[in-house]
Amino acid sequence: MHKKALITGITGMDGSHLAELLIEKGYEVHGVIRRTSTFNTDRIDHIFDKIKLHYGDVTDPLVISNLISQIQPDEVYNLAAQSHVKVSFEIPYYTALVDGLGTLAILEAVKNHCPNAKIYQASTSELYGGMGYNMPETGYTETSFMHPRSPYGVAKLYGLWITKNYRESYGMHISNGILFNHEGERRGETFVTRKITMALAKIKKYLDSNNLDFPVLKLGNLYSKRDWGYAKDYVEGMWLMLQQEKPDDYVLSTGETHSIKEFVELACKECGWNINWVGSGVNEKGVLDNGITIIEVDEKYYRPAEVEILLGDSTKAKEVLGWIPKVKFSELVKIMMKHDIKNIK
Ligand code: NAP
Ligand code: G4F
Repeated sequence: MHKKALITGITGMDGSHLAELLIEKGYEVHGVIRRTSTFNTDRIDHIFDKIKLHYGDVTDPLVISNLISQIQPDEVYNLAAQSHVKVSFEIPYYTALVDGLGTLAILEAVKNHCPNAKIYQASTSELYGGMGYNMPETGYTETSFMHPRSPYGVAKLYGLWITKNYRESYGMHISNGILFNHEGERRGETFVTRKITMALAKIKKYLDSNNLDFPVLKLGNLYSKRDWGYAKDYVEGMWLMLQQEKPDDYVLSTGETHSIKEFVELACKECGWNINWVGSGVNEKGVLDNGITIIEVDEKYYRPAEVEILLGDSTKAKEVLGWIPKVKFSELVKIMMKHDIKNIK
């Protein structure tokens, strides 16, 4: 008998990589997709005939309950989220509904219809808030103090605690992956890494044909730091959590932290450029050696509250799950930059 998995958020970056991994492992893979007026299945089109898709939305407990009752999954991966931190300041109520109460809908449905199913909850390093005072020198661990700094982080904190509560109250097998930023070729185009690699690939195309009429890349805070890993490594960690006899919570991270500027500098190197930073604050610019400005700061991308620095310590995942990230920062930038140079339109 094939194991059955249900993935919410299957059309997202992680959902698509996880679906591929579970197919490889012989699972019957089910996914929840939202009805949209344009196609939202780009990331899973290549595996369309190998998965079973169901219309639904995690803010609709009725449909979630019906789906879980019908499918009777062995494993549920709750990846569905309004996952953009900056956007969560603009739509805080909706973010709370999806990321907070959506999680509750999954828990209730599993409790009522298949209480032995194992659940993965997509928790996040945004929970820590990167406030400095609460970050150990070697990085955040599962027990570090949490201080979320956005409506997204606060909604996800509810998700973390309601899953812990169901685990303790009803003995359910629920694990939280507290994942630090992970990126890749399928990363959404408005997250900073992909925004950078796509914009630089476009600028390179213009400059290679001596056309100076290119759109300058506009960024917000260049000084925040993130612990960036590769999405394919992280979905492997999600699966490993659900293969354990006992549920638990795990940090997944690389143990390195780098600024947005460092990402830009390495990405430029992949394009064959050296970038120089001139000016400061909103007047700071990224200028190539030949004097051409390719990056400007635009305060519209600043956040009302910023997470300045994230660094994770995934010792527990290494010791218990045997999980080690294969791709680190410089390799990640190379993968993304090469992909976008090849595919940019
Ligand atoms: P993503 O690319 O933004 O994907 C989010 C997925 O959730 C998409 O499939 C989206 O569907 C779906 N979704 C959004 N609202 C929904 C709703 N109301 N009902 C059902 N589905 C809904 O995110 P990701 O980067 O793959 O991240 C996956 C999960 O991990 C998210 O929960 C995120 O918060 C969390 N996380 C991500 C990172 C990271 O660095 N990537 C780190 C820590 C935690 P559409 O395609 O229709 O929009
Ligand atoms: O790429 P970002 O939007 O990712 P952020 O806010 O760290 O959130 C991502 O990682 C979380 C895990 O820690 C996930 F839970 C969450 O779902 C999401 O996947 O921004 C990274 C940094 C921020 O400090 C931001 O201020 O980049 C800075 N930044 C500078 N300019 C920018 C920009 N971010 C975006 N999106 N766009 C800019 O132009």
